[in-house]
Amino acid sequence: MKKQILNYGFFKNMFFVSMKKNKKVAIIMGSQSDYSTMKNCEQILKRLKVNFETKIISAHRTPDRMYRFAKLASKNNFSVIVAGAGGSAHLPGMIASMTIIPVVGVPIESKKLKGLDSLLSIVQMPKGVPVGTVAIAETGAFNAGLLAASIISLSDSKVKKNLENWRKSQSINVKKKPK
Ligand code: AIR
Repeated sequence: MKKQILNYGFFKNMFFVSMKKNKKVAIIMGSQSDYSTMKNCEQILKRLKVNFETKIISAHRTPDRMYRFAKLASKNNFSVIVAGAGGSAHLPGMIASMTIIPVVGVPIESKKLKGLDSLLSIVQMPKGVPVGTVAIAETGAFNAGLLAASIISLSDSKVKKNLENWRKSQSINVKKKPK
């Protein structure tokens, strides 16, 4: 009986250790129309072998979904949240207000103001609730993925190695002379 209890404890610990190791990034966005931009984030995370889940959550159209997601984000094993939104882009800031998981905001390029509205909505957070904000559109989404991987690499040596290799290959691919 005692042995069985010990075994149970061992497997339970192993389970939690492997759960902790399985770090995930949440990629969330305000609308289906943001997906073509946010795919750039998925692309680099796939390349770096970082686990992620992608969801549509709108701060204005699905506020309950946003609340539930933010409140359960830690329990659901997310280590970083990348949130893309356009126009009056409140999603990253609202999520950041409900969790201490790092939030990276991606300003989506809007039709009317070319994403300047999104950028200012995301970057101008009040003191006390930070959102790490990247560049407008595809470049920002890609860099958000890199930044998320960087954060995860602090406690995941495989992701760290993948990131270092990616940086090296980026440097190698820059030609010394223009053609
Ligand atoms: N949006 C959706 N809910 C709240 C906001 N701010 C944003 C989306 C998208 C833009 O509104 O993130 O960039 C336009 O969405 P749609 O669905 O009209 O194309």
